[in-house]
Amino acid sequence: MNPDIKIPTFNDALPIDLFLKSSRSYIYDDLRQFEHVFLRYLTGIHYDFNKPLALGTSSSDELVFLIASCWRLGIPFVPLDPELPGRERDLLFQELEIGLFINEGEYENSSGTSFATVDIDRFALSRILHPDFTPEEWVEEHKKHIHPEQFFGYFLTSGTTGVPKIVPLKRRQMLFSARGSAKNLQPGRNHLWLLSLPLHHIGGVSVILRSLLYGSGIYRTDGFDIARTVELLQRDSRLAAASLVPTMLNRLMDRTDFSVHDDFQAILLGGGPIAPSLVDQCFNRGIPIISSYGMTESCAQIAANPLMRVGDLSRPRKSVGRVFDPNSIEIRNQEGESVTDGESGLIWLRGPQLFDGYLNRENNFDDDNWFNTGDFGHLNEQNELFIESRRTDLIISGGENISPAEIEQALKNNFDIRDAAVVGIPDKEWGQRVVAIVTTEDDRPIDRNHIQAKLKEVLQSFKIPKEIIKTDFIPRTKTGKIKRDKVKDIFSK
Ligand code: S0N
Ligand code: AMP
Ligand code: MG
Ligand code: MG
Repeated sequence: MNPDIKIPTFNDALPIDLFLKSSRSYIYDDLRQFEHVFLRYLTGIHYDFNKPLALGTSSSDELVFLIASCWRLGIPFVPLDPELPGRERDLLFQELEIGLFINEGEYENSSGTSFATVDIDRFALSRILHPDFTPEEWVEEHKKHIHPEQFFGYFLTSGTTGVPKIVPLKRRQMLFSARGSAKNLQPGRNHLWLLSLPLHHIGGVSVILRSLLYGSGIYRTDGFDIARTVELLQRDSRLAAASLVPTMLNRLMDRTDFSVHDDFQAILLGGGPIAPSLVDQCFNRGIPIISSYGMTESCAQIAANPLMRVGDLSRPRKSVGRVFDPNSIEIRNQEGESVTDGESGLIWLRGPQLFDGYLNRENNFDDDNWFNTGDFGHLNEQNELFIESRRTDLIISGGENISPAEIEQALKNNFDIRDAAVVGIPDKEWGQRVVAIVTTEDDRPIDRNHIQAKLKEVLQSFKIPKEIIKTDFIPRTKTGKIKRDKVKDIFSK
């Protein structure tokens, strides 16, 4: 990193409400107590603090406290989709050499590598209030050794090849990301940020880390509940912000009675393409949104629009705003030359918020540390970024990245299926919907429900094709590549 760029620092925040959930309310003191119980456990098993700790449970109060504590204690964590199939999880555990797996209920370690395991219930908040062990000195001493160039987390992201990629992220990168975000949206100390995103992606995790760094609170919900969210954003004046993917906002906008209270700042929208019609709809109905562009590799949003207040929506913004200072952006044409004047091309990024590379995988950086995002777009005269499309075959459905190759492989491995092609087609609810065509051995008929049910045993449920059609052949080029446009045509008929 350029030595002239100063790493942002944050006071060790004292959130007034670290988060609130329905009638329960937790404060910063509760986090400190939780942290001490957690620490007592870790020192009890002689935990090596350099080893990553895997978190395999769905969103809960305890999981929020665990993530917050890991950041504060300098322990790198690996948040996992609880639906991640065991085989994938085992490979990941081997690759990352984790030291501890915090899971829900029983877990039998068949991964071929050894680590401690513990049920998250052990840290249930109800059990740990007023603990007798408060190793303040230990914490103060230990914190001196936490360094910005340390990894704070490892995140999974899908590529096009079918093998998920591991994105190691450093504390310094997250600090720059949080600072960039705060220029557009920074709830105050009495404010809460709605957290209904899952906690195995950076979008959800960054709500917690921003809260720690800036001292605002969190309102966490179990999953995404439309009625509850409408109620909260209309009536709870403590709520100032919400992180949502477009699918969630679409569901809210389907409710004609959806509005936000006067003190609400903005919905931070990210994780996938934002339909211009959605932006118009929000604009017309006075719903303040901040459209953003980002990815796991950039520690969440790296470009976003400035805050617009209700009544001050001067124009609907179709761009995703400017890239956060001191990161930079370049649009490059097919020849690899940097272009200007609104010309379209591949989006390249560079800066202190960007990761250093995938773990044990091929990387797409050039010699000057520019990262090829694989996304197409252009910049206007004001340097505002417009995202157009993706170059690769990656599908984004409801904010989840999906590799067609992985699903094609699962189809071919598990059934009488001879060949398969998977594509994403435009969908109002999901942005893109996963669909498949297949050919079978001896031209046997397919049982779609059976295939979908069986696929669920090996894939997360958001990857299951919503439609499967049997065809006579899979359109391929002479070199064997699937002609994906032809496959898409089958579904648009
Ligand atoms: C959209 C969500 C909530 C939908 O899940 P839900 O409500 O559980 O679905 P159901 O309607 O109950 O289920 C219906 C069937 O559909 C399947 N399904 C579930 N999800 C999907 C999906 N995404 N695509 C397709 N199908 C799906 C269900 O399994 C069910 O099937 P059956 O009936 O067969 O069981 C949910 O998908 C969700 O939470 N999505 C968000 C994921 C996410 O967090 N994405 C962001 C990833 N990117 C980043 O983190 C970087 C960007 C970022 O940081 C960011 C993102 C957003 C906002 C801000 C930021 C930021 O920069 O700070
Ligand atoms: P992930 O790392 O899972 O968050 O996926 C990041 C990818 O989501 C990016 O590379 C883009 O392809 C896509 N994406 C994120 N934000 C936007 C946006 N505002 N418009 C279009 N695509 C987006
Ligand atoms: Mg992803
Ligand atoms: Mg669900």
